[in-house]
Amino acid sequence: MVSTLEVFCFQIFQMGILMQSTLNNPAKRPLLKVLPILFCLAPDCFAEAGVFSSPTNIFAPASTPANSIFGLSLFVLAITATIFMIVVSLLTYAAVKFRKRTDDDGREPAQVYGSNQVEIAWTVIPVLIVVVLFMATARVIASVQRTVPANALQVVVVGHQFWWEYRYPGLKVVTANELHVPVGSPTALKLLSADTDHSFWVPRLAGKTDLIPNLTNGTWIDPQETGLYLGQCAQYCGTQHAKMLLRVYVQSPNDFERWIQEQSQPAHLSAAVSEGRRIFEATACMNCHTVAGTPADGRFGPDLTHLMSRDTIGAGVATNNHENLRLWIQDPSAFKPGALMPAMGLNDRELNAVTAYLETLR
Ligand code: HEC
Ligand SMILES: [Cu+2]
Repeated sequence: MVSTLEVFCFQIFQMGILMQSTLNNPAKRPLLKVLPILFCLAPDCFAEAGVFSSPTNIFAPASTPANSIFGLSLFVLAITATIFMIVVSLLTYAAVKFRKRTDDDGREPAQVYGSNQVEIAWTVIPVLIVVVLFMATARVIASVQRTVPANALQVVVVGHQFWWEYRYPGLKVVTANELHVPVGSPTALKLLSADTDHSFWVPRLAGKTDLIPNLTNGTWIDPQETGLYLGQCAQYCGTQHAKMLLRVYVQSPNDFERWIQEQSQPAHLSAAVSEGRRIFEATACMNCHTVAGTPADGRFGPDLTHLMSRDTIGAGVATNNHENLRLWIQDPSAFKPGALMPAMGLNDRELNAVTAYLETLR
């Protein structure tokens, strides 16, 4: 919040220098005409870029914590926009009124030092503004943290390089990358990290909350509408940080109940793909991945017991279809260079068999 102010001030400062130099140099004066055009175009560019209809729009909250943050952001924007307008107006006035004129005598203007009134004013007013912004922010943070509803569904979120693990304690459900929650009721998220810092950020549902090794953090959401909410790991955690996407599926209570029911079953194993299963369990796959109901119980990578119930693989980087799945198993770096799953060097026959096996894990 203070940094927003700082950025504003810095931009104004730069604009001032630009205006001053263009006003003083007749050759550059046509540039001045461009400035207002740039100003007017800015909102259009945002709209064009889909900022307002984006599924990660911070101005379209759909959950109580996101709502409180939205209110706060409007308050902060109103204050900073007012400051911005005042400063820009004064700056424009000064730059135009005191521009270089043809009858200029080239001497420096009178230098004025030390006005106590002015100095006290420009110290005290910004301090008061910062105090107000600080108090408002602290209040929202405290209220979001204090009001985690007691009856909330509990989900443990574990951040990994570069994917998300979701565990539903007591419901025997473990899944990856696609979080399912019921609509209209609260879900408490317990945030842990398996390696380094990550940050859970689904803008329409709640503010950013970090997942820190050796620390239990938490946040909560209570989405008001069913649908898919997108987000993104918001703390740099390594090369594939940008491809550590968040997908939250908000479902009706019945759909959610059914989902839990299906996910809590062990894998549906089929004899038709026993070749693929054999290869999976004879290579390192099983040391990193769990398929419940088989000896595979690795926990380094995502749980694959119900892999085919997911829309995407690799934390949202690719649609979960036959081609992508096969290519992923052949070489994960085709999608995510630096992902922590090695290319296992399977030949074509083995690749087909393993892919066929995974495709039965519904
Ligand atoms: C060294 C551990 C390791 C081994 C061995 C390994 N994987 Fe992975 N696997 C991972 C990790 C880590 C990810 C998550 C990568 C990411 O999204 O950044 C992953 C992701 C996957 C995914 C995508 C899952 C999802 O929901 O996004 C599939 C499918 C998969 N592995 C299959 C296999 C198969 C098949 C083998 C054996 C041929 C194998 N893995 C071997 C660690 C491993
Ligand atoms: Cu991350």
